[in-house]
This record gives sequence, C-alpha cells and structure tokens, in this order.
Amino acid sequence: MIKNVNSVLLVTGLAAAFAACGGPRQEIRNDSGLVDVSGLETKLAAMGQPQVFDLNGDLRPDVKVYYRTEPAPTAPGGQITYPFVKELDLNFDGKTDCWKFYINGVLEKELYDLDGDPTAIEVRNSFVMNQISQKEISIDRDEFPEIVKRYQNGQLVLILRDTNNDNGYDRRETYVNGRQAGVEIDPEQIKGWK
Ligand SMILES: [Ca+2]
Ligand SMILES: [Ca+2]
Ligand SMILES: [Ca+2]
Ligand SMILES: [Ca+2]
Repeated sequence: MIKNVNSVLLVTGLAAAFAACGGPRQEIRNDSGLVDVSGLETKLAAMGQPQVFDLNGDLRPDVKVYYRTEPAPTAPGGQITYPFVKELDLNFDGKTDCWKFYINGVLEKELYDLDGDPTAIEVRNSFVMNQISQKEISIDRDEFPEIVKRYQNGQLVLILRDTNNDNGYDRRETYVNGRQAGVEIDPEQIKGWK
C-alpha cells in the first residue's frame, strides 16, 4: 500500500515556496524536534489547489500534491512547476498520516502522525540526496525524540535512546554493516550525546 502511494510522488521545493509567501515557512520548516502539523493543511490549501489522487477507489483523495512554479534552472526565462509538499492518507481513513517536504526537487523530510493527532508528530525522517540520514521517534508525544537513528549512505550507524524519558540520551548504540557493534550507557548523561 505504502509503496503504491510513494510511486505517485514527485519532487518538490518547499523552502522557496514558503519564503515567497512569508510567515508559514519558518513555522512549517522548524527543524528542532518534532512539530505540530495540525494547521498545515489549511495553510497549504491557502496557497493553491492541490492535485489529488484516489488510490483505493473510495472517491476520497488519499494523496494531495501541492505545486509551485519557479524559474527553470536550465532554461533562462522558462518556468518549471514542482510539487513541493505531499500529504498522504496511508490507511485511507480520510486523515493525513504523512507529509513529505522537498527542497530544490530533492526529498528533505517526512513527518508521520501515527495516532491520528497531528498536534504531535511521532516520526520524523530526514534525507540527504533522497537517502535517509536520520529518523527521530517520539513515543510520549513531546517534541523531544526518545529514539534517534542516524544513517550513512542509507545504512544505520547509530542509535541514541532516552530510556528514562528525561529529555537526555543515556544509551548509545553503534552499528557496522547493519549489526550492533557497541553499546555505551551514560545514566548520568554526562557525555551530552546529541
Ligand atoms: Ca480513496
Ligand atoms: Ca489516515
Ligand atoms: Ca500524533
Ligand atoms: Ca535520559
């Protein structure tokens, strides 16, 4: 199901889009912690009509793609239209579960609302050149992710965990070739892992 949704996704340019229309940009692109996206749909709708896709044939849109037109980099005077935000309803219940953001045509991040409450995002994936670089997971609905996974060339290399939920990482796991290579425990959080 998710694979099908992803197959219709295109590239976007979010940063420039919100820079052009002012205020919402900083709010939506807040890069610290996990964000509240409850107002995002309304803000996007104010910027233009999305293209919609109905993947399961229930006549309700499951994918909305918001576009932006900007100067074409390879054709002086020309314009190119990019999708810049995509909203996905992965479980077809009529509520968005995933938002994908693109900068300069390259996937920048994905936000997932896994419990149907968009005021708290549970998973945030960051990308570098379309490869995942970081996954942040919040279990308790606050903005501090209790689990952070880091990747190099798409492969897991590090996991930080806040096991006692005091907003400090106390466990650090390293991975080599996909296998756990070391575990460090810092109960007093002296090392300040980030
Ligand atoms: Ca549908
Ligand atoms: Ca949904
Ligand atoms: Ca949520
Ligand atoms: Ca901790």
